[in-house]
Amino acid sequence: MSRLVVVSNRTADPRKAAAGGLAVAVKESLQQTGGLWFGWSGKLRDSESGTSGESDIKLQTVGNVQLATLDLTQEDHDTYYLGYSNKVLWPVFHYRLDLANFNVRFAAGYRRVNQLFARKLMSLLRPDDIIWVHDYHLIPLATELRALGCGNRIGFFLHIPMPPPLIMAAIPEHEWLMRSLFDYDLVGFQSEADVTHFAGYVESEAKADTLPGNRLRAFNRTLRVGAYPIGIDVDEFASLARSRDGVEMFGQIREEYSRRRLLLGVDRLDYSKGLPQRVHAFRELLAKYPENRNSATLIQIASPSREDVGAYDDLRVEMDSLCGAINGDYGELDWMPVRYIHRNVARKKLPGLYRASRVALVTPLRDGMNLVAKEFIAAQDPSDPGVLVLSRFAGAAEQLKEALLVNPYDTQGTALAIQRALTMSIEERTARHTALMQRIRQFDVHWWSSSFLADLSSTESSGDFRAVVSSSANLLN
Ligand code: ADQ
Repeated sequence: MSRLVVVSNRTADPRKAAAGGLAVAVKESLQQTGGLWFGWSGKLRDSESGTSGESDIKLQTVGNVQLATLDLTQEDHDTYYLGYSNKVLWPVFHYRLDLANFNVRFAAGYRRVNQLFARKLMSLLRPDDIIWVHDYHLIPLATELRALGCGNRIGFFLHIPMPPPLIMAAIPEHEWLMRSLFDYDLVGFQSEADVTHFAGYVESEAKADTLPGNRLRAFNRTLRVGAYPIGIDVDEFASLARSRDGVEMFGQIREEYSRRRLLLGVDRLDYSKGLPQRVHAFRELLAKYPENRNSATLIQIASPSREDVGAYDDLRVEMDSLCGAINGDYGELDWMPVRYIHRNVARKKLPGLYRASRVALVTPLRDGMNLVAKEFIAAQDPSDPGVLVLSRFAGAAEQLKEALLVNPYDTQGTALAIQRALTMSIEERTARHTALMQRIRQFDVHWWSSSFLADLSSTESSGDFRAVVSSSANLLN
């Protein structure tokens, strides 16, 4: 059986729980098969250190997974990670052209680090390895590997949304980026909408032909595409909810809020997650449906994220001010409408918290999938489940139709949906939960990784990449 090699911006210790959707899901799939996980160590190094003036790979074996990491220089980190990944690709792929900074230095750093990753990874590869590259930090990695002669099967999965063609076209290097995807054998997206956007782009910008078997042909290469909505380990999450920590957390929260109904939000503090809009909707709920005053409490956990990117700082200030204002205007001596926690919460505490909540507010403005929505469903007591209020702009909305779907930009509509969730009959809650649970169980994280890897293994390599290696390499110089 071939070895699985996973490449992502960061790796994580597979034995430890991690916040962040990608880390959680990749850990699940690697632990199943064993293999190599390659990425940035998260550490910075002096530009001069390393035997060849480059970072040495650090190898570490953790159970059946070998971790291979390298350090980055400050310049690489600032341009590849903070710059191109998080000030160009993240905002644009989340439809936020207003927040993008198209600095040419960022693009150069992004190409340089992808070349570095490819060179370092090549030295560790075996001929029959199957390589699975993850996310927007590493779009051109296959092009770089092919340029070094790598003939392995390589798949790519994009965890964030694929924007419509004309939004993509705002990125100065859009053609190079999208062309790079054709050096993969299989490219997976979270939703059918993402596949449609990608196909629309290559059809209009590169005159791609659509071939049978979900294949697209452009730039003299053939690529297979598909939607592989990421899932969670449902049984593990449900059993965490029933574990001692889960039960303790549940009991503690239920006791503390015995007279109240809890609404819960759990997110990274990110502008894509729609947090200010959510607080506005909660405020509207209190204004329009006064029976919720002194009775409903919103717990919003927002873990610190990308604090050295300016837009995230602005969001922190905005959230502090919105939550302060709502508590000032509506709070009582014995009731605070919003409990806003700007910290990471231990993963083992989440299931109990989800289970104690009557309503989950998962209302991103754009999200590739959103795993919190699925975790909330998995953690519920099937005989008395809570209700999921879900943005129609999360990838998860394609699968989770029995949630209450909302437009997060519509404050009144979202407030109405929250009110509906708070007053929903037990029969309706149970019926919706049963259907949702069935769906997340069918399409869980094991389904996600095994279906992607099965399709990657059975995809015929287009075989013609070598012919274009030199021209791709030239593009990068
Ligand atoms: P993220 O944007 O990080 O992931 P999400 O899918 O919600 O978003 O995953 C977050 C994970 O981190 C969940 O497992 C959640 O429990 C955990 N988490 C989030 N906030 C936390 C907090 N405050 N404290 C503790 N744990 C927290 C990206 C994409 C998503 C996509 C995933 C996986 O943006 O759209 O679903 O990758 O592909």
